Amino acid sequence: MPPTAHDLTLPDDALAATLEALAADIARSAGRLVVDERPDAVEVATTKSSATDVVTVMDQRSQDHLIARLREARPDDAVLGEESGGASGTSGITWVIDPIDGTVNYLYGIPAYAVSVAAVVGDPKTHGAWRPFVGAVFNPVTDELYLARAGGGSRVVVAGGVERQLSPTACDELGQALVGTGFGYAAERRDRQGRLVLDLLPQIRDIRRIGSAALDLCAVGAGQLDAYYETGLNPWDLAAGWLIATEADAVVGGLDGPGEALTWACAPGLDPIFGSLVVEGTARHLRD
Ligand code: LIP
Repeated sequence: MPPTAHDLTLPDDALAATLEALAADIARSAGRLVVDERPDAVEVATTKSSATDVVTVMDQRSQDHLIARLREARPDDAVLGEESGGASGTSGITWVIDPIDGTVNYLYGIPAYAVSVAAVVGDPKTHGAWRPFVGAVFNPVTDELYLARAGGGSRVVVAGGVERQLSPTACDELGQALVGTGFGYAAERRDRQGRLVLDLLPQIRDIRRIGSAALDLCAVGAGQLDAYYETGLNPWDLAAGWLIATEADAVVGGLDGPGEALTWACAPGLDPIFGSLVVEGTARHLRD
């Protein structure tokens, strides 16, 4: 039986601070790469789970850049990336990276995508057996770098280097809640996700579909969304944003924790009603 997330020992704060700085540096450098070298016509290099689950050349170039930087700085750490490739390690630390979270937005030129970099302990391929302790999410279009380390709070560094602590909204009424969500690449899953949205919409303020789970989770921490939920996420979509939202004192959960089955986050005043609502809705519409 693998250790659960709560059994895992986190590295000391000095190491976490060092790795937070590394995560910030490589997220920013990869983000600059995907913006500065974005071709006029972004081409789809390949597709994955469906014809709409695209990978661009820049997804792969960003991931290659991130892995090269990590192998140079932390050769004994493992790397788990969204695109093919990655690396095994012996240190007990795994870097979980999404080279472009919001790839479809990037493909269409919609300014809502991010490079997501997290350092985790445990096994990120086993649900409930890992947890992030460093997270960096960089939106290279808006030049906003969201950062957190376990026990160190969350902040965003904006253009010009100004830092701002993150805090969720004071929303405590479901009917006033602006809720982010996302949809999968498989039509059958989207059919069920759409039915869940239909149930929720009359009970909340409104829905926002930004197109990047990492930015959605940061938005809850930053008070730009009151809540967020999504099913079908991969560890690289959620690892950094999970920590950033948590360290901002938002409430983050799922089914036995954030993961593929369900990931949600909300302002403290919406807990536990929001989590219960999306857990029940997921059971009703998305569990066989
Ligand atoms: C995206 C997620 C988003 C989800 C999209 C897609 P990608 O990740 O961040 O929340 O709704 O369907 O999975 O594929 O752009 O890295």
